Amino acid sequence: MLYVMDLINEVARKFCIYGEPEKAEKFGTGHINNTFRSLWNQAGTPVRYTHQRINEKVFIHPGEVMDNIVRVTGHIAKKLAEAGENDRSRRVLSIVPARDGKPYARDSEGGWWRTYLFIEGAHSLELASSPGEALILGKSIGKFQKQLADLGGKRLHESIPDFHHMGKRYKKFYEALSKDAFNRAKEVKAEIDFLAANEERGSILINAMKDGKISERICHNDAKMNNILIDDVDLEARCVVDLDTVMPGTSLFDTGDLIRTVPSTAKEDERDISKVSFSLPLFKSLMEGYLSESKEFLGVNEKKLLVESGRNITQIMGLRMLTDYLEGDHYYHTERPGQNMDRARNQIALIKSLDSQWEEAEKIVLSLLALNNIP
Ligand code: ADP
Ligand code: GN1
Ligand code: MG
Repeated sequence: MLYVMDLINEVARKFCIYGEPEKAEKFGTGHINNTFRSLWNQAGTPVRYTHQRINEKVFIHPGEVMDNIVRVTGHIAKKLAEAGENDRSRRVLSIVPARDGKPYARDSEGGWWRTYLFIEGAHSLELASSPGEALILGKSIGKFQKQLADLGGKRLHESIPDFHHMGKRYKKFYEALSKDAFNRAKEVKAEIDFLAANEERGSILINAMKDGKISERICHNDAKMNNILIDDVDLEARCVVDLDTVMPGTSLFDTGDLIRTVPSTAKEDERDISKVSFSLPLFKSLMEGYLSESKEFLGVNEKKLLVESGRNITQIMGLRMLTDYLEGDHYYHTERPGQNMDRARNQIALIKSLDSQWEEAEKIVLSLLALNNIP
């Protein structure tokens, strides 16, 4: 509790927030940043804010991350205004500037903090339980990509260079494996074998980008389900959050993350692998929602690789989780020993389930494209 009071006293006061602080608490289930929520009394009106300490081990240039986020949120806000959409401060993150005008503030230890308006009356999902939910999640990321398709100006900073570069991720994995600093490789032999056997196929997306078969686009790069806020009342998607990794990439990195998380019948932390499977009905609705927003701007090769993108991003996550396990769990937040190993097993189980229904999944995409008259 003392730490949270310190947060109010030291960090929140550096931002343009009026009134008196009443409460602060740790918040959210992200694996990377530390997120807090504070409540203020502003002349009798209670207002809440989100404060995040940016993980500097992961984002080594936090100023560049914030530069990207300022541009991206500003662009989306402008689009929403032009389209005359209502409820705009719940449809895009609003950055609260620091008292010196910057979009971040530093604490006494040099830590980097940002503050957003807290989006009230919304929640994120850890598991999709109906095709209707899958539909709105797909729509939300399609719309996000569409909103950013015409962002002008210089190229966004690469907040994590080569974030989804499979070859480089394999290199790190093999380095961790050869060191085996925590003597853990013996526990995960089957997973190591699976990942090694799938290395070549894993390069499909990166090679398609390199060969110019798919266009570079601004994408979210962490478009998993729990980074989308849903309105508590109308149950429509409101806001895409966690914008640190918004940078140039391919639309397929985002569809991949959606396909990795939305059609899965278990959370990525589920230890009971028998519960992990790939749901075709959820997949169908997810793709229907996504294509309803993206069909005009997607290229033919992006459409062809939709199912592959799901396999690909699930593979890269399994690989990164297993690498982190071999390296002693220094990257992802964990709450228990073995969690990264369980996460990797979970992702591999999902790939196997998708593989066993591959043809049906491809047929679903083809029929949706035909329905929409998409070439
Ligand atoms: P991480 O990078 O650690 O995943 P996120 O930016 O995703 O951090 O934030 C963690 C969680 O906090 C999100 O999944 C979301 O549920 C919640 N959250 C983040 N920003 C806001 C906001 N402005 N309003 C309401 N909830 C938020
Ligand atoms: C991390 O920050 P969070 O929890 O939304 C990670 C993603 C992984 C995800 C796995 C910057 O996302 O790449 O997909 O965990 N983000 C970063 O759940 O590494
Ligand atoms: Mg997140």
